[in-house]
Amino acid sequence: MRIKIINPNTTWSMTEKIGACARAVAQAGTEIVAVSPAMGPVSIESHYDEALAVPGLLQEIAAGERDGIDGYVIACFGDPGLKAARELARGPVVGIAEAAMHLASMIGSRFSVVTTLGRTIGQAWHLAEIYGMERFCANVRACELPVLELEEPGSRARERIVDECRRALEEDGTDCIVLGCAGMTDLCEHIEGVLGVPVIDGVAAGTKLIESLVTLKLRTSKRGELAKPLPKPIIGTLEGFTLTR
Ligand code: 5HY
Repeated sequence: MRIKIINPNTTWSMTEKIGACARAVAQAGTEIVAVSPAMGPVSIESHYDEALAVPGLLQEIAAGERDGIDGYVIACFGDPGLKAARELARGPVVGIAEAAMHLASMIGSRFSVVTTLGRTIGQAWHLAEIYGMERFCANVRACELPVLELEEPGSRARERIVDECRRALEEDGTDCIVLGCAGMTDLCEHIEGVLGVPVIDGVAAGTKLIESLVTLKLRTSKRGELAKPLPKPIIGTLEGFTLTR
């Protein structure tokens, strides 16, 4: 099977890291295609960034449909464009927040999310609410770490994230951690080793969930809300997004 992991920001070093972590957990016979869109913000840290990341994300979904991709992972903790991607895709699509929260709810009693900037905490809580995960999510914390600092040697990102995870375990009454950024995917094993509790990385979680859904031949339902969008003219800069059928 072929799974496309889309990092909706346009920082390819993060995309390569995400692809490597997905390949590390993928089963034999699963091809991982990891991409960033050709356009959009270099990191996603606000609603504005998320909105501007979605057109490029949808271009990658449309390209995947032409290429016969079996399933998709949206590798950004805001799960941007998830429903729109499901409308375009025949196969299953998951977001890393959705995947990580659901798996955390199956292996612990309550989890804390540890993410990057405090201004994205509200979006993580919003996702927990719409995914029905509020009863499992004890807290959403931020390290006040810009996303791209995760890519910078010497940023002490690893230490700052471990410290926040430790505070979460001590203060939130939680027994596992959800990493709140795709850029943290390569830190999961280290953090779990230091803290001795399950740490869930949404990139790995999403990859295995899509593998399972594709193996079960479960595709996105095209009855009702997630059916293909109705064809209509789209004018101006976004004209290329016009669907003719
Ligand atoms: C992510 N932003 O996973 C999110 C993290 C966040 O560029 N990749 C990004 O803070 O929402």
